[in-house]
Amino acid sequence: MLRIDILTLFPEAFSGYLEHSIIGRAVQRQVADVRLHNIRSFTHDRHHTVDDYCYGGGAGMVMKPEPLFEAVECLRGEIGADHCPVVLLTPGGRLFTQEIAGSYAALNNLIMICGHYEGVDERVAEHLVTDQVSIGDYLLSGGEPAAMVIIDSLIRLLPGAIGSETSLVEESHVGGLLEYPHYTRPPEFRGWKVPDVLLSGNHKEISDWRRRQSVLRTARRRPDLLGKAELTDTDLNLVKSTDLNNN
Ligand code: 6GU
Repeated sequence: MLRIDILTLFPEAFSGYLEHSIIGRAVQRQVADVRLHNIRSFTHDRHHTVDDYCYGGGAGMVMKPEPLFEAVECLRGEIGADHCPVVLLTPGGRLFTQEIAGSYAALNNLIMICGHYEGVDERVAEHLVTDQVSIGDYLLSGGEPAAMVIIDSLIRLLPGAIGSETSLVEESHVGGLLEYPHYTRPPEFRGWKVPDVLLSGNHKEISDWRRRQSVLRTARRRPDLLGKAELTDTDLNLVKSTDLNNN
């Protein structure tokens, strides 16, 4: 079973999520073993100091290296694996993707460090962690929401986490395209109709329609993804022959 150890200044920030989400219920069913650790409990001074001023000046505090080294070394001993990946969550890391989620989901253990304040002492990045990850090009006040995003994306890949396995395969960002539109009953709502093809019962036409929707939606909203997506000649012709600003 995948064991995830999270080092954070705010372990309570995870409780609502881990208690009530679909992912949280998967954790309770022991699909994964998620453990929270307060970085403050790896300090030894009276004030449980985890941060300090920035050498060279500048606004904001920096997370001290000692508690993080001590915490990770303690966990490594406990886990006892010869390879123990340690991920620092920081806006300066490489961009987290579905591919990285897949590679983490294949591990036996993963330690995540939630960065805070203006940053983390660079010696942590250089000599303690094996990977640095960001969840997007915007600034968060701490790594906790990023850790929840990553836990979610990776636990749902584990066997037994989600109802049906097929719903995983078809979803957005696998195969590199955005998902096609979904509809449920009623067939007409406030005058807006479900596309006829979806009610036709013709499976070939339905899957062709969905493919075209995925391709065009990706071309319109996320043209940056098209280069990496696996496109057929039919897909490419569709993109070429469609005015992406209309229909
Ligand atoms: Cl991992 N941390 C912070 N503080 N901000 C972020 C982030 C992480 N990813 C995107 N923005």
